[in-house]
Amino acid sequence: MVMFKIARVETTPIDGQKPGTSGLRKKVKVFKQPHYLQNFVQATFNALGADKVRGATLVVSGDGRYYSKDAIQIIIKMAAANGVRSIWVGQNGLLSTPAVSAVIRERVAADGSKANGAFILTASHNPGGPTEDFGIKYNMENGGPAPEGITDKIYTNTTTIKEYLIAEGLPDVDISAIGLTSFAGPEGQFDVDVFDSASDYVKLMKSIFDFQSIQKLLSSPKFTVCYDALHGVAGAYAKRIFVEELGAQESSLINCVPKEDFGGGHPDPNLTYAKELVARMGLGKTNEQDPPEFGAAADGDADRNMILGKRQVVFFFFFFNVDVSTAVFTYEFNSNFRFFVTPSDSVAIIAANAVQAIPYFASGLKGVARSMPTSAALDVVAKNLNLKFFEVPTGWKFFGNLMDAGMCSVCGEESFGTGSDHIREKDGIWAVLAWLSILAYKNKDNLGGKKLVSVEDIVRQHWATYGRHYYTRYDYENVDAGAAKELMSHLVKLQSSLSEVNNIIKGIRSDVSKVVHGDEFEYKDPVDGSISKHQGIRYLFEDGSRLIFRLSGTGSEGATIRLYIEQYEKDPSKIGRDSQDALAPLVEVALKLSKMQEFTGRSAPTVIT
Ligand code: G16
Repeated sequence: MVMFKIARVETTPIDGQKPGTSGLRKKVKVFKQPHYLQNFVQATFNALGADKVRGATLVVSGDGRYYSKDAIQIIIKMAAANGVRSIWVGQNGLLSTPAVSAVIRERVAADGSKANGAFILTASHNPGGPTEDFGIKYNMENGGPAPEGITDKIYTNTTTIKEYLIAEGLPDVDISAIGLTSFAGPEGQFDVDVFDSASDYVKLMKSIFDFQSIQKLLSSPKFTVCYDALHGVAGAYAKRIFVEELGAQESSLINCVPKEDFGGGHPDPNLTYAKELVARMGLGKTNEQDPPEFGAAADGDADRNMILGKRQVVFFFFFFNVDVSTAVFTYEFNSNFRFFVTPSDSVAIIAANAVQAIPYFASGLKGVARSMPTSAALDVVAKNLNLKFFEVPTGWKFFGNLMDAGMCSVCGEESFGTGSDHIREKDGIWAVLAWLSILAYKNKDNLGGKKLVSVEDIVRQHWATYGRHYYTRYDYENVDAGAAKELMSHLVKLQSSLSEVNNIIKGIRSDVSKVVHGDEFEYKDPVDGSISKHQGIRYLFEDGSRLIFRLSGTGSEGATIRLYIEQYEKDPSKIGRDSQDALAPLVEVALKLSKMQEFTGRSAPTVIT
């Protein structure tokens, strides 16, 4: 057995190692600075405390982005030196964020041991490659992201760190081959266990969903799918689940080979960045094939999802546009041929159908939760079904306590995150399986029929029952950080006089309702009583509309301002409008009230969702 020694390396604090909404995300070149990663990892071990680290089993893996392989070797050596007993690594260092959570909760090693936590190496939906982003976060024994108490401690430790420990004489471990390698350290044996990235996760999915009924749906020639992993880690699961287990065609998968740089793309599953999927869904008949009935995409670490359906054609629309230029016609044609399910609607629809369609929830939901900027579609479902309901700040970590306390089964966020208490992370593939389950349930007696119940039918039926929350998000990416702060202070200052706010609004648009409440969202965790302040600026209107302004906590450069705009419509005759049209008055108010252009110099957002 190879032996190693423990080296103590002197270091000094490095600025800017404060974890954001979900871990530390920076450019690769920042992470590659001497001691940068090492300082953060040691700060994490110190924050956890020796009693939690010595003898522990930790998972180390991620979405496979550039620099992951180097980072894994560094963390293995530091873990060995800090007294960790075993490190588990997904083959090739690949594990999706939800799979890490599943592995922590479910996997039992040959000697009966379980994992105590994990380092997840990902910058999620941010691009990857030598000039792009890398990231690291720590997840706890429950499988969920470290709570603020721990991330604050990690940050404080990074500001005072003087040394880190690293194993000397421990060679790089071959993480491409499954198997156990043992080493001998001054305090005993240290193991590195490389295991199959998908099997624990696939097993968990099979215990939640009725794979047979989904298989039946997918075997219908009328039901075609397209899944786009955007070259993220979801590709490591997609073939196993959708093709091998559920029988989808291999041609249903696009961009499903994980790549260190995500093929040069932006692995963010939205209508702007999931271009190939959107094009497939948007085009008419190609090569004798109709566009797929169902489309979905994942982000780099496979915790986010986007759900699309085939749009039912409105022929008069095309006749109306046929006279205008080809360019306009093509644009309208493409953008209107796919049906986009907003993430806020998605979680509400999953919650409304979970008990009937998903065996895991057959005995009922313990409660539901959403993040504050997510639309109130879920609130209406909770009210109608008499379910416990929670509104938490942005960040999946806030759902964990509710789930651990048995208060919440299904939750979701507007930022393309949907999930349940099967793990403690949002789960992109779970969301796709949830939608396929709902489609399978709605079509169970209909597979031989003329037309299947589509994604669009399900959403429209939901709106007819519960009302529709028109919703859009404007992102201003990489804005000057000082300017973003000034804009936020301006919005907070305005809230000191709502009558003044309403006068301003009246001057902008007379057809917008009145602001009745303005604040900065603050959350008291009902389980541990902890308080999180400054979680987004809210303007709440008399008719239920909301304007929310927030600074993103996941960017790696400058600031990203997010503006969330929502309006509720109960009248069934008014639920079918184009959402950008319906929201235009509120958008105008939001942009002028916030003086967006004045503060940021931007005349348009980077991304509209
Ligand atoms: C992370 C968190 C999510 C959160 C999102 C918000 O997502 O896990 O719970 O909603 O950030 O991002 P922002 O602060 O930029 O609005 P991910 O997928 O980046 O890990």
